[in-house]
Amino acid sequence: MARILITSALPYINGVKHLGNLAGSMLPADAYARFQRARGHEVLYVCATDEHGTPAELAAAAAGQDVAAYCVEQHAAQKAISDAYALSFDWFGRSSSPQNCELTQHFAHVLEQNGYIEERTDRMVYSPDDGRFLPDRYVEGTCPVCAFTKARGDQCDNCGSLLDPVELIEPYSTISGSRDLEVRDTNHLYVRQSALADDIRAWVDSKADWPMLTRSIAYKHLDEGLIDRGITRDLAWGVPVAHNGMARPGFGHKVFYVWFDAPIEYIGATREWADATGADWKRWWRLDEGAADVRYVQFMGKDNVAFHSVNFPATILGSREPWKTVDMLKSFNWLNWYGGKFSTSQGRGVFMDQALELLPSDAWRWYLLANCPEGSDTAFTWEQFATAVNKDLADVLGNFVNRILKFCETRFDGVTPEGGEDSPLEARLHAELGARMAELTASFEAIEIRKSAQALRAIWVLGNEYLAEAAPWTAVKTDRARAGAVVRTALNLAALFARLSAPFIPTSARIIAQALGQGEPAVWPGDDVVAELSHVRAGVAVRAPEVLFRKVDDAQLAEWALRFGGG
Ligand code: B3M
Ligand code: ZN
Repeated sequence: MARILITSALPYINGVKHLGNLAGSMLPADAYARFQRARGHEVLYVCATDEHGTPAELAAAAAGQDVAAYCVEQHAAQKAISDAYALSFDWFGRSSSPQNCELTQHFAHVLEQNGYIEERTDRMVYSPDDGRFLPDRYVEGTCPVCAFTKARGDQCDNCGSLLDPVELIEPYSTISGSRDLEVRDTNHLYVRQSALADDIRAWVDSKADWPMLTRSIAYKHLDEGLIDRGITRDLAWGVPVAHNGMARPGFGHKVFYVWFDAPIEYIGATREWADATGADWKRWWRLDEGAADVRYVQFMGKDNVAFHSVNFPATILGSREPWKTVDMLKSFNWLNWYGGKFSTSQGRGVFMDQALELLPSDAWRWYLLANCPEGSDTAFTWEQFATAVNKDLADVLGNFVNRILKFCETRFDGVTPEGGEDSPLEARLHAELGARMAELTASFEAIEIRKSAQALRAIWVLGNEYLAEAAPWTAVKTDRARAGAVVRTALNLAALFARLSAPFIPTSARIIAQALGQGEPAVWPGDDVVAELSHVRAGVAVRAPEVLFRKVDDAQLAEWALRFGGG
């Protein structure tokens, strides 16, 4: 039994996430966590809301709420929605927790002790009317490149130029509208990543098994040359820089930059979990306290890879303390929405809460996992979604389970028949099933999510093929024993499917298992196919569940495409 630590990128607190966020980190992480638990490994899967920074401040202001109260409410909302998708976090924490605050301050402290922190003077836009410095998104003005009048402090949406707020012509505050802005000196702490570049490169070099996408992003940043990174901000909301034992003149009102404390929350969330449950967090994170034999796997979208392969490692390696670092960094491309990206700020695409108004979570889980943007960007289409639901789930898996259970009800009084001698048909089934199961297990181990889904679908197809060839409805007229043997094999196939499908569609897998009088489908099958097809014993009462998977019809599709766009 191994110990596997799993984290998925922390969703920003600013509102319910869209399906792109789900498909590119939380969902594959959940499937993998479920798989590894079923394999008998000790798994700890943690996630959290990412609560600091200007996005949180802006969203709270837009909602007319105090930012702390806003975060409490939104955390609860995101927790509820992740439960609705059956995301099996062992802990869903908050980056604003006291645990993370303490850890963040600790890392800054040891980085400083090791000479990796430097205080520098920056020039930043200050608004006397607002009584504060204005970070990127709080300043707008005329673009120095194209003269667009509503360019943001960080970027011009008209010509795409990356900007610095001090470059804007006739800038104004987006808080008060004030044009009385000045550029003032302000001191900030920088992590000397340049001094850690060799350590980070050597560490990345040791990760030869990382996926291409991850490695290319990490090396792109290393090859461009690591620049020192400002890790503090003139904001009110965040982890305070000043604390007991760290009196730094002029830093009384500064906080750490959100991207400094957010990844530390992986550790913070584990401490939150340990504090709540009495568990030991150090055996997951401290190499000197048992974490040396943990395998740590991170899941995230490609936009987060640089932070996790370069910046966060700079924090960890620069601490010179024995912290666990990531072993496998699994990254994903974009799930695109008609003609562009899903966008939280522009409300484009389908959001996690809206999706559940259309169909149950397993339909989304299956579609998004089977089509996840693993090798390249992937486009969401309503047609593909309908195919995944109608063909894969309803016609292939649902139909198989229902058909055999209904047949058992009508012809065998809903009681599992005795088995019989295996025919060449069963021998072939066992061989094919064994090969496919090995493929599924190997793909899952390699965190190849699409391949795993393909292997699983192929296994469901085997069930239908077997049933079509064995034709118990014909056999029952002449050879009831043979028909009974087929029914029992098919019922066992259904039970096996429940266990193999549980990481993908946990709710449906449980319904199938229950229909067959089985317990939780939480144990991954071994290699012995014959043994794995013997769990449903003779004499056990079974019953067909209500419709397992509802189909999507054309009228619905048209309605959804109209409501959300696309199609
Ligand atoms: N909140 C960005 C995102 O949700 C950011 C991830 C933090 S992971 C430590 O994509
Ligand atoms: Zn411009």
